[in-house]
Amino acid sequence: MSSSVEQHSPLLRDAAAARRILRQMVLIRRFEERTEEQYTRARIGGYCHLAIGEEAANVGAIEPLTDADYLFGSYRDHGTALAVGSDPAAVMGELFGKATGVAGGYGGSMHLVDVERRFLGGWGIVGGHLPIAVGAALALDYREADGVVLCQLGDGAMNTGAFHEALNLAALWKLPIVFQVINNQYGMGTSVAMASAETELWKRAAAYEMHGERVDGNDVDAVYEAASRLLQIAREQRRPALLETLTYRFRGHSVADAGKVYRTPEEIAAWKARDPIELFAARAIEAGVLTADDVAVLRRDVDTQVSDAIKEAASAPSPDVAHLYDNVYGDAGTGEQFARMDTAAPFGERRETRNWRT
Ligand SMILES: Cc1ncc(C[n+]2csc(CCOP(=O)(O)OP(=O)(O)O)c2C)c(N)n1
Ligand SMILES: [Mg+2]
Repeated sequence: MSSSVEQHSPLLRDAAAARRILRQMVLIRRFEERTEEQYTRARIGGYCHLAIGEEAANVGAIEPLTDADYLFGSYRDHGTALAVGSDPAAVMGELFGKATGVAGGYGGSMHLVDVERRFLGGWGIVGGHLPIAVGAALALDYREADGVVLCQLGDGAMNTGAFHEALNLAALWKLPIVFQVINNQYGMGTSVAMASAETELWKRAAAYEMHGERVDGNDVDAVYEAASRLLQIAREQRRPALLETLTYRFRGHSVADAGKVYRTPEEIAAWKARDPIELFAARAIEAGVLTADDVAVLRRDVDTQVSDAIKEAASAPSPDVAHLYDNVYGDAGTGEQFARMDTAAPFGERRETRNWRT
């Protein structure tokens, strides 16, 4: 094993760790590629945002979370759910709108959730989850619990008012939370340079007397090292932090965007040449913890796992329309109120849910 690689790579300490990390990243990549294909087959409705290229940012930051910790993500959340260990068949089931989905088929692509694994969503309102994540950190602090919160957000979310409110309170109240900015350098078609006066996003932490730093988000080791350290500081010293992971989405903003109008072919090629999965696989082989054969076997295994997940999701039942409004409000009596509302047709254009309760 090369000592320089070993020194900088806690994830390469043994074959099992390297295999687990590589497998998670390969799983996310394959899952997302097949998701794109399933979308074109009209098995997925609504919006669908892929995080291909951002695997190291997700896996490296989520790996150090313990059973006491909580995770919040943005709407680009398939990789987040898979990295936290949600069942791929249940994640695909959610994308298909099936009853076996992680949110019972009610949430869809942007609203994945896995309470058992303390992944509290998947949020469609850009930046809207930040104050909620701060609330979770406040709850942990109030209860004197050990846990910390990891709150992921995009570079675009940093320009919402909720970002300011959340970071200010987190720092003021010394809450156990790490904000991870997954800076993929674009918010839809708008680059960071066109949207942010300060393009080194980590520096904004200083406005809240908070520690901020930037790491290479395509280097899973670098993300893991920084996330582990900052989560530990938040846990032990109640000091929140902002971790910027600089990365790139290989695909467009959503499946409806080719992502080529506002980015040059050279820029895309340069980032693909730094594919986070290839980088880690090469490092693991160079360090002697995995062989090229190990990597090939792992990729084949993951292919099968994702195919099985798709088959399982496709054959799962749809949710019962009679339960459409379950879990919307706590008060069980609201069903009657909904029964009188023409909620699917606010402008009277069509009545999709007619007689849904009969
Ligand atoms: C409050 C709000 N404003 C606008 C939108 C529309 N919108 C959806 S995604 C997006 C860009 C977000 O960019 P970023 O935070 O960088 O996340 P990324 O898509 O790069 O993962 C916008 C503006 C929204 N969902 N919510
Ligand atoms: Mg972005």
